[in-house]
Amino acid sequence: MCSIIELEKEVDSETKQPVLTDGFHLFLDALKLNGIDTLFGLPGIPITDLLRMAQAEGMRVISFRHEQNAGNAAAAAGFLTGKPGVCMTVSAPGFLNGLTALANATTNCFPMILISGSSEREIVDLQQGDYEEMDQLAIARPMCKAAFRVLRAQDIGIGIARAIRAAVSGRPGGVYLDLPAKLFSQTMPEEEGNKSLIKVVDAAPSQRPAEEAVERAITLLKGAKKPLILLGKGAAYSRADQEIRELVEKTGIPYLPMSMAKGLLPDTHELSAAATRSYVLQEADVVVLVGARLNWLLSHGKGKTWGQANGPKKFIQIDICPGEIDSNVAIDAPLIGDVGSCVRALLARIGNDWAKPSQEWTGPIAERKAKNLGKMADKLAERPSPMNFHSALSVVKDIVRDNPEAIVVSEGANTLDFARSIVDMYLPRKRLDVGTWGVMGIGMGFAVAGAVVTGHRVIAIEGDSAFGFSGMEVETICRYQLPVCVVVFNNNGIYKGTDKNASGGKDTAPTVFVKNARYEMMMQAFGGVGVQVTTTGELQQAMSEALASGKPTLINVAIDETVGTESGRITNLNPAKAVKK
Ligand code: OXT
Ligand code: ADP
Ligand code: MG
Repeated sequence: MCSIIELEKEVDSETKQPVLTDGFHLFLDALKLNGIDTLFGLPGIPITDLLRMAQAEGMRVISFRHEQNAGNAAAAAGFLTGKPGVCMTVSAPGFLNGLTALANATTNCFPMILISGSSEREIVDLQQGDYEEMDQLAIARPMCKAAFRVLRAQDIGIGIARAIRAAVSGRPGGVYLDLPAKLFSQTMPEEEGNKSLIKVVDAAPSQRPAEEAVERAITLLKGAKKPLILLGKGAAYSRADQEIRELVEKTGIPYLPMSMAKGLLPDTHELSAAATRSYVLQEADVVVLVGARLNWLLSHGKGKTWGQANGPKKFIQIDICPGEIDSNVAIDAPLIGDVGSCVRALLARIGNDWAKPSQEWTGPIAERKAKNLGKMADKLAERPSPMNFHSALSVVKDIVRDNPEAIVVSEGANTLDFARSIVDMYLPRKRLDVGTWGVMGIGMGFAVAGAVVTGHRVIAIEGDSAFGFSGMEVETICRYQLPVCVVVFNNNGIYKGTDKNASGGKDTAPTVFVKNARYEMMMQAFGGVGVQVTTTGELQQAMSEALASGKPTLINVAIDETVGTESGRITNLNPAKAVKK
């Protein structure tokens, strides 16, 4: 029996009709033409055959257990490669499962395309109750950067081109593409179909800043006594690694990396001020924001964090999105363009005679930094039993130092926050985390993408709650034999495991889980390596073996259930705490 694929390719020798192609093939050809060779998704009506055909045509199809994880994988792939990651889902519920990832990608400025099969318009629009009926386009539109629907096979090429361009041009983001089921089986002459496809040219053009904007920024920077550079994940995404390094080193300006900008310069760099973050934010007079927004993660650019008592800061902001400027506080010198072009323009005005910041600024920073690093080193050297976050993370820190190519994924509250400050990163775009929303559930999707698109080892540092959001994907990790080492920081709950039910009733408190759960057995269930560890020595051995073998591994780390803090480092955002303040 002929497969669908072969049938469509056959020539009718009697009628001599032209060879036909169909929506399935046009869709796949359009993606391939644009260098998209991997699909993340979850099959079902109406995309099952499509995914089969994609595989038959040599594309990599990574099939997940839940669409949210597939969507997160696509988003991470977008960040890591600079090409939009593609996630494919079925209609209504599958689409909705993917929607959180689409919205999160947009929030994080990661290029991704969510493509969902859908019901036919004539039934949806009259609300006649189709199988998994939903007006998906309308629902997706406010969640993403752009949303399109393709109704005719001859428009598939344009639909894909528009989706790619919208995802990666300017500020990157999520795009939704709606493909009604009948589109796939529509046919048209193959030659005409091929001509309808578009290879997107210069999808993310470089955008150079205006000369006067560069002058304004240089004048401000020259007058600064206590300048600070703040690198965000837009800087990491821009791949202007060398230019950014030059900017920091030529000017001698201390810098702070936001969490996903860690590694743009090695965290051990002498100009990193991460270990004295509060001090430099409060004291700096001119701050150069490079691909970082003044959102909640930066206390909106004002208040105590920014030392308002020292008077208002001056800001230079490099961003590709003009609308971002003045979003929270006045920006004195906006530099609109891509990070690479903007930093190059600044460098052209920064000669070797640039006056580096005085000792008055760098001296106290170095002093405070040395003190904090010393305190941290002492803490990391402690070996309490049971382990705490610091002792366990001291092991992870050394493993990452010895495997700087590894992708580090991190989520949780205490686990996330301690890992951010303890685990140094050495190379750009190696750290993926909860991002702008602080969202739990990115863990296994990001880990799968990290392994699939980079081919490197992945270390996922997971709070036990955080892991639960996507934990079933350990089966996916085993199925594709991905070199992912999941390290679950098991403190028996959300933040800690000691909370009590205030009513005295028999239900556990909402933040507490089953004690001493055996997460490692989940990995064992699918043929991977699962290890439970209670000492730093055991953790060190288990991680070393995982990194050496590349086998899917889950290490269940017993952490003292009393040591976590509610909400980690962002306790102040809890409403009750805010009221008390
Ligand atoms: O300068 P100061 O003195 O201030 O000191 C700073 C640095 O200078 C210093 N430092 C160092 N010292 C020495 N050496 C080194 N190397 C060094 N590096 C730094 O350390 C301090 C702190 O530095 P840091 O971290 O850079 O600075 P700071 O002030 O913390 O930075 C501010 C922020 C805001 C930038 C930073 O805190 C940040 O990035 N925070 C992100 C926080 C975040 O996103 N958290 C996740 C959300 S929490 C919560 O919402 C959770 N939920 C609810 C939920 C969510 N999120 N999503 C969904 C879909 N559903 C529900 C849930 C369910 S978390 C959570 C699960 C939690 O339980 P788990 O079991 O998973 O996790 P555990 O808590 O581990 O149990
Ligand atoms: P972080 O959370 O690390 O502070 P944000 O996600 O808040 O970073 O900010 C990233 C910023 O980078 C966004 O405002 C986005 O418009 C910008 N951006 C993304 N890509 C580029 C690029 N190539 N050039 C310049 N700006 C960029
Ligand atoms: Mg926990």
